[in-house]
Amino acid sequence: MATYVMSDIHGCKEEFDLMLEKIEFSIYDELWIIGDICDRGRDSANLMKEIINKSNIHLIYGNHDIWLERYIDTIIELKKGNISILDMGEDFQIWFYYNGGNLTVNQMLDLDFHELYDIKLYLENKILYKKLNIKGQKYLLIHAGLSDEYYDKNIILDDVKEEVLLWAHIGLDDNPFKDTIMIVGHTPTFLYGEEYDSKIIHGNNIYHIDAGCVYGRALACLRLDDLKEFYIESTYQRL
Ligand SMILES: [Mn+2]
Repeated sequence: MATYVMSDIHGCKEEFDLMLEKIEFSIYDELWIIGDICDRGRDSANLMKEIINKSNIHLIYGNHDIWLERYIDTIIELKKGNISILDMGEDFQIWFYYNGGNLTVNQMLDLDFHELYDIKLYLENKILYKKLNIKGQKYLLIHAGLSDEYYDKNIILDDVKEEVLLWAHIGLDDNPFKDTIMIVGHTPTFLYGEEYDSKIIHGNNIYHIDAGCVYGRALACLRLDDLKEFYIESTYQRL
């Protein structure tokens, strides 16, 4: 029985499935995805279906999951033919045209209505961070991390603004908690420097695990029991 963490899969279902095989993921294991299941990739809809059907895979929300939660009703109405994309407001357009949401919407429109309602129901359970204790080691899982104003070991996570947990761009060592290992995604590790390309970064008591799969790098997975790293090479074009 082991606990795994992945992030920023962004519709890369092929790599995700290969990773589950590689880690020999079983019903006795747990997987925490720290955000951004959908958008930009080839197979967000089927990836979402797979994840909601496995009760030992859990989602901590990323900024892209928030968009999907916000617009799943819109997708259902689009499928019914009741509305047009042109009617949608600025936030939708930003998601759709600039953040890979168009691919997700088009893939979701191919699902059956009952599958879309299953996704809608699943997304009602919004988790923004998760604390775990594994073999005596404390972990804190967040999609993006914390911003400067929260670098205080006494902060209460429930008081942290949602947009910070979802959108913060944190530094390599930005963890205020001495006794807790933070795990974050959101910022692909190659953006921190060439030496980190396609790799998990170990900061000071913090792991950055978005190895940039949808940008043609790699999908990474961290096993919390022994901090072993696993990688699947991306099938996407390098950006
Ligand atoms: Mn993100």
